[in-house]
Amino acid sequence: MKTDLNEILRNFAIDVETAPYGNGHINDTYLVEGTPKTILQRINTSIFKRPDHVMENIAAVTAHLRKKIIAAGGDPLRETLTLVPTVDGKPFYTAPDGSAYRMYHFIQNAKSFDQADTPELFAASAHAFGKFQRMLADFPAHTLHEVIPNFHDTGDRLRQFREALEKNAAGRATSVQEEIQFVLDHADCVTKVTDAIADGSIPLRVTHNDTKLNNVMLDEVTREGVCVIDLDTVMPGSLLYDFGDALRFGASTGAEDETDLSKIEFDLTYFEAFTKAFLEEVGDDMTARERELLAFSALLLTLECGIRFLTDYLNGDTYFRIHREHHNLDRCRTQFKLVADMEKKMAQMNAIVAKY
Ligand code: ADP
Ligand code: GN1
Ligand code: MG
Repeated sequence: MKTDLNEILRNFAIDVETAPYGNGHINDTYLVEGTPKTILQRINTSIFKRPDHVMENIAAVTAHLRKKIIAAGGDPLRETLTLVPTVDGKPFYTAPDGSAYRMYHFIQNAKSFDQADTPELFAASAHAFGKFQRMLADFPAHTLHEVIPNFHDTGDRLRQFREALEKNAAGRATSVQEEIQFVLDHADCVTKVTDAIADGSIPLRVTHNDTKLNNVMLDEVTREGVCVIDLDTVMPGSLLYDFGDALRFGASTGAEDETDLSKIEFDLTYFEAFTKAFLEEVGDDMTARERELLAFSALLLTLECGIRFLTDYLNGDTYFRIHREHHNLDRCRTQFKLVADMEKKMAQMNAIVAKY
Protein backbone atom coordinates (compact mmCIF):
# COMPACT_ATOMS: atom_id res chain seq x y z
CA MET A 1 0.00 0.00 0.00
CA LYS A 2 1.42 3.38 -0.96
CA THR A 3 1.51 5.79 1.97
CA ASP A 4 -0.44 9.00 1.47
CA LEU A 5 2.01 11.60 2.77
CA ASN A 6 -0.61 14.32 2.64
CA GLU A 7 -2.66 12.32 5.10
CA ILE A 8 0.41 12.00 7.37
CA LEU A 9 1.07 15.75 7.06
CA ARG A 10 -2.48 16.64 8.09
CA ASN A 11 -1.61 15.11 11.43
CA PHE A 12 1.04 17.81 11.80
CA ALA A 13 -1.43 20.46 10.51
CA ILE A 14 0.54 20.89 7.28
CA ASP A 15 -0.77 20.95 3.74
CA VAL A 16 2.07 21.49 1.26
CA GLU A 17 4.49 19.79 -1.12
CA THR A 18 7.08 17.29 0.10
CA ALA A 19 10.05 15.67 -1.59
CA PRO A 20 12.46 12.87 -0.56
CA TYR A 21 15.59 14.28 1.05
CA GLY A 22 19.06 13.22 2.26
CA ASN A 23 21.21 10.11 1.89
CA GLY A 24 20.53 8.09 5.05
CA HIS A 25 20.53 4.29 4.98
CA ILE A 26 17.75 3.70 7.49
CA ASN A 27 14.85 6.17 7.70
CA ASP A 28 12.85 7.87 4.92
CA THR A 29 13.39 11.62 5.04
CA TYR A 30 11.23 14.27 3.31
CA LEU A 31 11.61 18.01 3.00
CA VAL A 32 8.34 19.84 3.70
CA GLU A 33 8.22 23.32 2.13
CA GLY A 34 5.75 24.77 4.62
CA THR A 35 5.95 27.73 6.98
CA PRO A 36 8.04 26.98 8.85
CA LYS A 37 10.02 24.63 6.64
CA THR A 38 10.25 21.19 8.25
CA ILE A 39 11.71 17.70 7.88
CA LEU A 40 9.35 14.72 7.98
CA GLN A 41 10.79 11.28 8.71
CA ARG A 42 9.32 7.83 8.64
CA ILE A 43 11.10 5.87 11.35
CA ASN A 44 12.20 2.45 10.16
CA THR A 45 10.22 0.31 12.58
CA SER A 46 11.65 -2.98 11.38
CA ILE A 47 14.95 -1.70 12.83
CA PHE A 48 13.61 0.48 15.63
CA LYS A 49 11.07 -1.91 17.12
CA ARG A 50 10.00 0.62 19.75
CA PRO A 51 9.61 4.01 18.03
CA ASP A 52 8.06 5.29 21.27
CA HIS A 53 11.37 4.58 23.04
CA VAL A 54 13.35 6.26 20.26
CA MET A 55 11.15 9.33 20.54
CA GLU A 56 11.28 9.45 24.36
CA ASN A 57 15.08 9.46 24.13
CA ILE A 58 15.10 12.19 21.48
CA ALA A 59 12.55 14.36 23.32
CA ALA A 60 14.55 14.15 26.56
CA VAL A 61 17.95 14.71 24.96
CA THR A 62 16.82 17.66 22.83
CA ALA A 63 15.08 19.26 25.84
CA HIS A 64 18.35 19.00 27.78
CA LEU A 65 20.35 20.48 24.89
CA ARG A 66 17.81 23.25 24.42
CA LYS A 67 18.24 24.42 28.03
CA LYS A 68 22.03 24.44 27.71
CA ILE A 69 21.95 26.30 24.40
CA ILE A 70 19.59 28.96 25.77
CA ALA A 71 21.74 29.36 28.91
CA ALA A 72 24.78 29.91 26.67
CA GLY A 73 22.92 32.56 24.65
CA GLY A 74 22.63 30.36 21.54
CA ASP A 75 19.74 29.78 19.12
CA PRO A 76 18.03 26.49 20.06
CA LEU A 77 16.07 26.33 16.79
CA ARG A 78 19.38 26.06 14.96
CA GLU A 79 21.71 24.38 17.39
CA THR A 80 19.57 21.38 18.33
CA LEU A 81 16.83 19.42 16.64
CA THR A 82 13.37 20.67 17.62
CA LEU A 83 10.42 18.32 17.34
CA VAL A 84 7.17 19.57 15.81
CA PRO A 85 4.36 17.83 17.71
CA THR A 86 1.33 16.31 16.01
CA VAL A 87 -2.06 18.06 16.17
CA ASP A 88 -2.77 15.86 19.22
CA GLY A 89 0.36 17.17 20.93
CA LYS A 90 2.26 13.90 20.52
CA PRO A 91 5.97 13.66 19.64
CA PHE A 92 5.23 11.39 16.64
CA TYR A 93 2.33 10.09 14.59
CA THR A 94 1.47 6.43 14.18
CA ALA A 95 -0.20 5.79 10.81
CA PRO A 96 -2.98 3.21 10.45
CA ASP A 97 -0.45 0.78 8.89
CA GLY A 98 1.68 1.02 12.06
CA SER A 99 4.48 3.15 10.60
CA ALA A 100 5.77 6.02 12.72
CA TYR A 101 6.39 9.59 11.52
CA ARG A 102 8.08 12.51 13.26
CA MET A 103 8.71 16.08 12.25
CA TYR A 104 11.58 18.47 12.97
CA HIS A 105 12.10 22.18 12.37
CA PHE A 106 14.38 22.62 9.36
CA ILE A 107 17.85 23.82 10.35
CA GLN A 108 18.28 27.00 8.29
CA ASN A 109 21.38 28.06 6.35
CA ALA A 110 23.25 24.88 7.11
CA LYS A 111 24.07 21.72 5.22
CA SER A 112 25.37 18.20 5.76
CA PHE A 113 28.30 16.83 3.76
CA ASP A 114 28.86 13.31 2.43
CA GLN A 115 32.55 13.99 2.09
CA ALA A 116 34.83 16.56 3.75
CA ASP A 117 36.58 18.57 1.04
CA THR A 118 39.11 19.98 3.52
CA PRO A 119 40.57 18.80 6.86
CA GLU A 120 39.20 22.04 8.38
CA LEU A 121 35.64 21.04 7.51
CA PHE A 122 36.20 17.63 9.08
CA ALA A 123 37.65 19.32 12.18
CA ALA A 124 34.48 21.43 12.43
CA SER A 125 32.46 18.21 12.63
CA ALA A 126 34.79 16.97 15.40
CA HIS A 127 34.13 20.12 17.42
CA ALA A 128 30.38 19.64 16.92
CA PHE A 129 30.38 15.98 17.99
CA GLY A 130 32.76 16.67 20.89
CA LYS A 131 30.64 19.58 22.09
CA PHE A 132 27.51 17.44 21.77
CA GLN A 133 29.08 14.88 24.07
CA ARG A 134 30.15 17.56 26.56
CA MET A 135 26.65 19.08 26.67
CA LEU A 136 25.25 15.64 27.51
CA ALA A 137 27.88 14.80 30.14
CA ASP A 138 25.40 15.64 32.94
CA PHE A 139 22.40 13.97 31.27
CA PRO A 140 21.06 11.04 33.36
CA ALA A 141 22.24 8.21 31.12
CA HIS A 142 20.24 5.53 32.97
CA THR A 143 16.98 7.15 31.80
CA LEU A 144 17.75 6.42 28.14
CA HIS A 145 16.24 3.37 26.45
CA GLU A 146 18.66 1.02 24.71
CA VAL A 147 16.85 1.29 21.37
CA ILE A 148 19.11 -1.20 19.57
CA PRO A 149 20.72 -3.53 22.11
CA ASN A 150 24.50 -4.12 21.79
CA PHE A 151 24.66 -1.56 18.97
CA HIS A 152 28.45 -1.16 19.06
CA ASP A 153 29.29 -4.49 20.69
CA THR A 154 31.64 -5.65 17.93
CA GLY A 155 31.81 -9.14 19.45
CA ASP A 156 28.06 -9.43 19.11
CA ARG A 157 28.27 -8.13 15.52
CA LEU A 158 30.75 -10.93 14.84
CA ARG A 159 28.32 -13.43 16.36
CA GLN A 160 25.54 -12.12 14.09
CA PHE A 161 27.92 -12.43 11.13
CA ARG A 162 28.68 -16.08 11.97
CA GLU A 163 24.93 -16.74 12.22
CA ALA A 164 24.33 -15.15 8.79
CA LEU A 165 27.20 -17.17 7.32
CA GLU A 166 25.77 -20.38 8.73
CA LYS A 167 22.29 -19.60 7.31
CA ASN A 168 23.60 -18.23 4.01
CA ALA A 169 20.05 -17.01 3.35
CA ALA A 170 20.85 -15.28 0.03
CA GLY A 171 23.19 -18.05 -1.21
CA ARG A 172 26.04 -15.54 -1.51
CA ALA A 173 28.64 -17.04 0.86
CA THR A 174 30.77 -18.80 -1.75
CA SER A 175 31.11 -15.59 -3.75
CA VAL A 176 32.59 -13.62 -0.82
CA GLN A 177 35.20 -16.00 0.56
CA GLU A 178 37.90 -13.33 0.63
CA GLU A 179 35.77 -10.95 2.71
CA ILE A 180 34.69 -13.77 5.04
CA GLN A 181 38.34 -14.69 5.59
CA PHE A 182 39.13 -11.04 6.36
CA VAL A 183 36.57 -11.07 9.16
CA LEU A 184 37.84 -14.37 10.58
CA ASP A 185 41.43 -13.09 10.50
CA HIS A 186 40.38 -10.10 12.63
CA ALA A 187 38.20 -11.93 15.13
CA ASP A 188 40.66 -11.64 18.02
CA CYS A 189 40.51 -7.84 18.40
CA VAL A 190 36.75 -7.31 18.49
CA THR A 191 36.20 -7.31 22.27
CA LYS A 192 38.95 -4.84 23.22
CA VAL A 193 36.61 -1.92 23.91
CA THR A 194 33.74 -3.89 25.47
CA ASP A 195 36.30 -5.68 27.71
CA ALA A 196 37.56 -2.29 28.88
CA ILE A 197 33.99 -1.16 29.59
CA ALA A 198 33.39 -4.39 31.53
CA ASP A 199 36.54 -3.98 33.67
CA GLY A 200 35.72 -0.34 34.40
CA SER A 201 38.72 1.23 32.66
CA ILE A 202 36.40 2.88 30.11
CA PRO A 203 33.28 4.69 31.40
CA LEU A 204 29.86 4.66 29.78
CA ARG A 205 28.78 8.11 28.65
CA VAL A 206 25.82 9.45 26.68
CA THR A 207 27.05 9.00 23.12
CA HIS A 208 25.62 9.63 19.67
CA ASN A 209 26.72 6.30 18.16
CA ASP A 210 26.27 7.31 14.50
CA THR A 211 28.79 10.11 13.99
CA LYS A 212 28.96 10.05 10.19
CA LEU A 213 29.88 13.40 8.73
CA ASN A 214 26.41 13.73 7.19
CA ASN A 215 24.86 13.60 10.66
CA VAL A 216 26.08 17.08 11.50
CA MET A 217 24.83 20.30 9.97
CA LEU A 218 27.52 22.90 9.21
CA ASP A 219 26.95 26.59 8.51
CA GLU A 220 26.64 27.26 4.77
CA VAL A 221 28.85 30.34 4.99
CA THR A 222 31.33 29.83 7.85
CA ARG A 223 31.37 26.01 7.59
CA GLU A 224 31.43 25.81 11.39
CA GLY A 225 29.35 23.19 13.21
CA VAL A 226 25.72 24.18 13.82
CA CYS A 227 23.81 21.12 14.97
CA VAL A 228 24.27 17.39 15.49
CA ILE A 229 21.34 15.48 13.97
CA ASP A 230 20.13 11.88 13.53
CA LEU A 231 19.65 11.23 17.23
CA ASP A 232 17.98 7.81 16.91
CA THR A 233 20.89 5.93 18.43
CA VAL A 234 21.76 8.29 21.29
CA MET A 235 22.35 5.79 24.09
CA PRO A 236 24.88 5.03 26.81
CA GLY A 237 28.10 4.07 25.04
CA SER A 238 31.82 4.73 24.83
CA LEU A 239 33.38 7.96 23.63
CA LEU A 240 35.45 5.67 21.40
CA TYR A 241 32.33 4.73 19.43
CA ASP A 242 31.77 8.35 18.44
CA PHE A 243 35.42 8.98 17.70
CA GLY A 244 35.99 5.77 15.74
CA ASP A 245 32.81 5.92 13.69
CA ALA A 246 33.45 9.52 12.62
CA LEU A 247 36.91 8.60 11.31
CA ARG A 248 35.64 5.50 9.56
CA PHE A 249 33.55 7.71 7.33
CA GLY A 250 35.27 11.08 7.23
CA ALA A 251 38.97 10.14 6.96
CA SER A 252 38.43 7.92 3.94
CA THR A 253 39.69 9.34 0.66
CA GLY A 254 36.64 7.92 -1.11
CA ALA A 255 32.93 7.34 -0.69
CA GLU A 256 31.62 4.59 1.58
CA ASP A 257 30.37 2.72 -1.51
CA GLU A 258 33.26 3.47 -3.91
CA THR A 259 33.82 0.48 -6.23
CA ASP A 260 37.33 1.52 -7.33
CA LEU A 261 39.26 0.46 -4.23
CA SER A 262 42.44 2.13 -5.48
CA LYS A 263 40.71 5.39 -4.48
CA ILE A 264 40.25 4.28 -0.86
CA GLU A 265 42.86 5.13 1.73
CA PHE A 266 42.83 6.24 5.33
CA ASP A 267 44.00 9.86 5.27
CA LEU A 268 46.30 10.74 8.19
CA THR A 269 45.90 14.48 7.63
CA TYR A 270 42.16 14.11 8.19
CA PHE A 271 42.82 11.79 11.14
CA GLU A 272 45.05 14.43 12.72
CA ALA A 273 42.60 17.30 12.09
CA PHE A 274 39.72 15.37 13.67
CA THR A 275 41.76 14.06 16.61
CA LYS A 276 43.08 17.51 17.52
CA ALA A 277 39.63 19.10 17.38
CA PHE A 278 37.86 16.27 19.22
CA LEU A 279 40.46 16.22 22.01
CA GLU A 280 40.16 19.99 22.38
CA GLU A 281 36.50 19.40 23.26
CA VAL A 282 36.65 16.27 25.44
CA GLY A 283 40.33 15.43 25.97
CA ASP A 284 40.54 16.72 29.56
CA ASP A 285 37.88 14.32 30.68
CA MET A 286 39.28 11.12 29.19
CA THR A 287 40.69 8.10 31.02
CA ALA A 288 44.11 6.62 30.28
CA ARG A 289 42.54 3.56 28.66
CA GLU A 290 40.37 5.73 26.39
CA ARG A 291 43.52 7.47 25.18
CA GLU A 292 45.31 4.16 24.65
CA LEU A 293 42.49 2.82 22.50
CA LEU A 294 41.63 6.05 20.66
CA ALA A 295 43.52 5.33 17.42
CA PHE A 296 42.54 1.65 17.56
CA SER A 297 38.85 2.65 17.85
CA ALA A 298 38.94 4.03 14.29
CA LEU A 299 40.05 0.62 13.07
CA LEU A 300 37.57 -1.24 15.25
CA LEU A 301 34.51 0.80 14.27
CA THR A 302 35.46 0.50 10.60
CA LEU A 303 35.87 -3.26 10.94
CA GLU A 304 32.53 -3.44 12.75
CA CYS A 305 30.72 -1.50 10.03
CA GLY A 306 32.31 -3.67 7.34
CA ILE A 307 31.15 -6.78 9.21
CA ARG A 308 27.63 -5.31 9.40
CA PHE A 309 27.56 -4.59 5.64
CA LEU A 310 28.82 -8.11 4.88
CA THR A 311 26.30 -9.66 7.27
CA ASP A 312 23.50 -7.77 5.55
CA TYR A 313 24.81 -8.89 2.15
CA LEU A 314 24.73 -12.52 3.33
CA ASN A 315 21.22 -12.00 4.72
CA GLY A 316 19.97 -10.64 1.38
CA ASP A 317 20.02 -6.87 2.12
CA THR A 318 17.37 -6.68 4.80
CA TYR A 319 18.85 -3.86 6.97
CA PHE A 320 20.66 -1.09 5.04
CA ARG A 321 18.87 0.59 2.14
CA ILE A 322 20.59 -0.34 -1.13
CA HIS A 323 20.50 1.40 -4.51
CA ARG A 324 22.14 -1.34 -6.61
CA GLU A 325 22.55 -5.10 -6.50
CA HIS A 326 25.89 -5.55 -4.70
CA HIS A 327 25.76 -2.28 -2.79
CA ASN A 328 26.37 -3.77 0.65
CA LEU A 329 29.31 -5.79 -0.67
CA ASP A 330 30.82 -2.64 -2.20
CA ARG A 331 30.37 -0.86 1.14
CA CYS A 332 31.96 -3.77 3.00
CA ARG A 333 34.98 -3.72 0.71
CA THR A 334 35.77 -0.05 1.29
CA GLN A 335 35.60 -0.64 5.04
CA PHE A 336 38.00 -3.59 4.89
CA LYS A 337 40.36 -1.67 2.63
CA LEU A 338 40.41 1.12 5.25
CA VAL A 339 41.04 -1.39 8.06
CA ALA A 340 44.00 -2.88 6.19
CA ASP A 341 45.38 0.61 5.57
CA MET A 342 44.95 1.61 9.23
CA GLU A 343 46.83 -1.51 10.30
CA LYS A 344 49.82 -0.24 8.34
CA LYS A 345 49.45 3.27 9.75
CA MET A 346 48.64 2.42 13.40
CA ALA A 347 52.04 3.52 14.76
CA GLN A 348 51.64 6.91 13.07
CA MET A 349 48.05 7.19 14.29
CA ASN A 350 49.15 6.50 17.88
CA ALA A 351 51.91 9.09 17.53
CA ILE A 352 49.33 11.68 16.43
CA VAL A 353 47.13 10.90 19.46
CA ALA A 354 50.18 11.24 21.75
CA LYS A 355 50.90 14.68 20.25
CA TYR A 356 47.57 16.03 21.48
P1 ADP B 1 18.94 8.93 8.39
O1 ADP B 1 18.66 8.33 9.72
O2 ADP B 1 18.20 8.25 7.31
O3 ADP B 1 20.42 9.03 8.15
P2 ADP B 1 18.96 11.79 8.99
O4 ADP B 1 18.22 12.18 10.23
O5 ADP B 1 20.43 11.74 9.09
O6 ADP B 1 18.35 10.41 8.43
O7 ADP B 1 18.52 12.80 7.85
C1 ADP B 1 18.96 12.66 6.51
C2 ADP B 1 19.47 14.01 5.98
O8 ADP B 1 18.41 14.97 6.03
C3 ADP B 1 20.61 14.63 6.78
O9 ADP B 1 21.88 14.18 6.35
C4 ADP B 1 20.40 16.12 6.57
O10 ADP B 1 21.01 16.55 5.37
C5 ADP B 1 18.89 16.25 6.40
N1 ADP B 1 18.22 16.67 7.66
C6 ADP B 1 17.77 15.88 8.65
N2 ADP B 1 17.20 16.59 9.63
C7 ADP B 1 17.29 17.89 9.27
C8 ADP B 1 16.83 19.14 9.84
N3 ADP B 1 16.19 19.18 11.02
N4 ADP B 1 17.08 20.29 9.16
C9 ADP B 1 17.71 20.24 7.96
N5 ADP B 1 18.14 19.13 7.36
C10 ADP B 1 17.93 17.95 7.99
C1 GN1 C 1 23.36 3.83 9.22
O1 GN1 C 1 21.07 6.12 9.43
P1 GN1 C 1 22.44 6.35 8.88
O2 GN1 C 1 22.53 6.23 7.42
O3 GN1 C 1 22.99 7.65 9.44
C2 GN1 C 1 23.51 3.03 10.51
C3 GN1 C 1 24.87 3.29 11.13
C4 GN1 C 1 25.97 2.93 10.15
C5 GN1 C 1 25.75 3.72 8.86
C6 GN1 C 1 26.74 3.32 7.80
C7 GN1 C 1 20.66 2.85 12.98
O4 GN1 C 1 23.39 5.21 9.54
O5 GN1 C 1 25.03 2.52 12.31
O6 GN1 C 1 27.24 3.23 10.69
O7 GN1 C 1 24.42 3.51 8.34
N1 GN1 C 1 22.43 3.36 11.44
C8 GN1 C 1 21.76 2.40 12.11
O8 GN1 C 1 26.77 4.28 6.81
O9 GN1 C 1 22.03 1.20 12.00
MG1 MG D 1 21.84 10.17 9.00
